[in-house]
Amino acid sequence: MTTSTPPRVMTIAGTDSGGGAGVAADLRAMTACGVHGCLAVTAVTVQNTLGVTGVHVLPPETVAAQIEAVATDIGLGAVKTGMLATSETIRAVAAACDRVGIGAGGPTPFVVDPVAASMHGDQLLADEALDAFRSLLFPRATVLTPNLDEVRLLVGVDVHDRSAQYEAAKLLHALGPRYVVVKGGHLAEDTDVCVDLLYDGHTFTELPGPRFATTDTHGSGDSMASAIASGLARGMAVADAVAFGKRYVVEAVRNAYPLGAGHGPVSPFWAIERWWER
Ligand code: PXL
Repeated sequence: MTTSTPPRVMTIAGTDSGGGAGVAADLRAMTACGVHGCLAVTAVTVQNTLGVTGVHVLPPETVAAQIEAVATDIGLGAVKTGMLATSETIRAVAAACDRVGIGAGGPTPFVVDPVAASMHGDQLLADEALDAFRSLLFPRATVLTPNLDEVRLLVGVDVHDRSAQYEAAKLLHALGPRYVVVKGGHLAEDTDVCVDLLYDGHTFTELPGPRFATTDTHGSGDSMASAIASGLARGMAVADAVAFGKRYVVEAVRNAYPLGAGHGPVSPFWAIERWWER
């Protein structure tokens, strides 16, 4: 039996051998959100739950070729980025996106998650790549989804309270993305809530959610950006897709599980039927 083709979403990101973050988290979130996940791998990381011990960056032209091969055959309802590693890769991604209509004025929505480091502080983006990120990807982004560490790197603002979160959203929006979500997961003043802030250049929308007492949050940002991209590919308006992404990640963190001796991953299992128990 053949069923109808689901929406397609591509992640442009790195791998995590521990299966917690990066492409693995993206594809899990996409499956849980009912879309077919495609991938353009940018880098292979040697990683477990304790940290990253090696990075092998793929040639930028191989990244661009993956994007173009998929866009021209399978078609894409949305695209998201994760670890992009270097400015050469960023340049190749921006050029490939222009060629196949991803982001900016093109038909395919583009969720840019400006991944810079792992939760252990391992660097996933070269320092010299921040300029390329701001100048080439921000203006192409439909939605930009930084956490507070990335906000500090990208616009130099140390967000310690809600008013600084608003200020950061304005500064980031001025650099070109249509929407910005300044994620509040790292905001220490919020002890039992986690408030993400959506800004479209006119209106601020606070997205409050519960804060869970867990350190098993590996892959949470990747999962949220992938769920937002999945919502967009399902035809949702941007604000609805961001709320959909928040809903997904709240449940994924609520159901996170321990793994190895370090940080465990957020889980898609809450959304997946246990057919083997049927
Ligand atoms: O969660 C951010 C992230 C993205 N991509 C890769 C990662 C990580 C965090 O460790 O390893 C490949």
